[in-house]
Amino acid sequence: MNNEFISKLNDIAEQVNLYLDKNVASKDNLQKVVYEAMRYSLLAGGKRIRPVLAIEAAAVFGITAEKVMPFACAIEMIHTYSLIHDDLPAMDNDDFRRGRPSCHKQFDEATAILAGDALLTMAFEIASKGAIEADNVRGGIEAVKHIAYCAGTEGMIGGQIVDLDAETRKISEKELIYLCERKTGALLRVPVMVAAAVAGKENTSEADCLLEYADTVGLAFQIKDDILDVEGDINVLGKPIGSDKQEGKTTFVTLHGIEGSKKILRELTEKAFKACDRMRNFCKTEKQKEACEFLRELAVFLLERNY
Ligand code: GRG
Repeated sequence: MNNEFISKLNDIAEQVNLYLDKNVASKDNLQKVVYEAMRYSLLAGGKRIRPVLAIEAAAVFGITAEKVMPFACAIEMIHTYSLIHDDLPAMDNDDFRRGRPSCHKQFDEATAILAGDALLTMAFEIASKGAIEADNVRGGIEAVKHIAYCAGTEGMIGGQIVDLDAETRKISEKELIYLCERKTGALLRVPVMVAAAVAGKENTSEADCLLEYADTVGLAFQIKDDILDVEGDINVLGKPIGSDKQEGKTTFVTLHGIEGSKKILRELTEKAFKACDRMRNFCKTEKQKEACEFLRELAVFLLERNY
């Protein structure tokens, strides 16, 4: 991988970590354990792909990272809540996440449920504060609405409930794509939606290009996840592999095999490149062009990732 890209990715992830650390602070009060559980899962070293996408999409639209940071971090908090709840015995029942015991193993089930709920709730507190303080208040409110929609019943929660149902029967490819677009895709699309809203670029050709990029990368992300569940390294992934097979789930790998899935992944990456190339035609400044190039590299990173 390109060293310059990795170093920029790490720099942005570090800015996100600092913001989260500061805004989801510990508290020494009677409910301090819920803060501990939130911070335990939130500050456990995730890749921060979703906030990175929001920040770089913002750069492509010509606005600074600072302007989208509250929304970008709210999305990461919602992503972390979803992982905490997904690991619970009532859902996927996974004991490890991000290389350490999952939240309910480290604490207990009730605390993990509340920590997830608290991350979701605080995400909206932080995003709303971001909207109130935004130069473009209307765009900020639109961003909050997009986050709610994409996390909700037409987005991630909708995808998760369809996924639970899909564990009980074989599903078609069409249903699998429907499920992935919501369960994984919605939280990868919303970073671009919030960046466009805050930048005042909604419903523009530029926004369409980046949304196509995000949707393509979102599907590729899930296919890569399915492949890693078969041939990933548990020590690098930070969670066990083989859970899909154990549960008899329909995945891209069960439908297309490993090689077939890798081929689809490469095709989707090519499609993401094309969306970036179209986007580049709208970029006026060097900064915007650099961000476009970064998104291209991000698609490669997600294709090649082993964690
Ligand atoms: C419980 C409401 C609710 C929803 C759960 C997203 C989700 C829905 C469950 C996660 C299950 C899963 C492993 C999905 C595959 C895609 C995915 C979200 C992988 C984890 O995301 P990464 O790789 O994780 O960005 P890090 O740890 O790097 O942030």
